[in-house]
Amino acid sequence: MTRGFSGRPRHPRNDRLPPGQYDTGRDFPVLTAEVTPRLDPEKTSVTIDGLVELVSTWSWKELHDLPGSTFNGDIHCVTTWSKFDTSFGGISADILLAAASPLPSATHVMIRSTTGYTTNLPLADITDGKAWVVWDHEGHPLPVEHGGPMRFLVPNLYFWKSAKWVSRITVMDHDEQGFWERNGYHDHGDPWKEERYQGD
Ligand SMILES: Nc1nc2c(c(=O)[nH]1)N[C@H]1C(S)=C(S)[C@@H](COP(=O)(O)O)O[C@H]1N2
Ligand SMILES: [Mo]
Repeated sequence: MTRGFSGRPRHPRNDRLPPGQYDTGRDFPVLTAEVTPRLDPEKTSVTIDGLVELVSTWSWKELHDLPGSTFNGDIHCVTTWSKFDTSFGGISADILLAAASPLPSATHVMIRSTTGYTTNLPLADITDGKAWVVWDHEGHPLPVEHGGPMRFLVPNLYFWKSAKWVSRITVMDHDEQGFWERNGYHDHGDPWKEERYQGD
């Protein structure tokens, strides 16, 4: 293998590590607050409700019939691990939101899991190619401990915003705290601003 003159990678990994984070390498830690649900993929669905023109539900099959897309990039957990060059396949949140059509008053969303886990996000953080509902990881079905059959993925924010076993996106005209936010985590959670805890 031939290396370039400079010997420097084009995207140095240090530039990709937010403050206070370390590279977990090949490890993919599992962090789950609740009992891992065993869901039949054929019986799962995603619903967008709340302040939308058209409350919309997609079955597992209907989600797979839509034009899919893949995220390739880094993820960052508030417990300080970051994982580089991950790959997740599924559907862009843009496609689902376009169908449901949030009302002009919409500002935030609550992402909900089948288990009752919740996490809040500004609508702007899940539009324009920034969020997905995913069911593939590295080309394989997403393992159940990582949120399979499907999870939400919003890699620009700390990973607690990426709800595993996602089932519902509720569009709101105000912010409301989800599970970890009520328990002290930041309402927004930008890893580059170290928005870890309330008050950061
Ligand atoms: N439903 C659900 N989603 C969740 C969590 C959880 O406990 N339950 N933990 C969050 C946190 S804190 C992190 S860091 C990531 C962990 O995802 P992983 O277990 O696939 O690494 O999932 C997030 N999504
Ligand atoms: Mo986390």
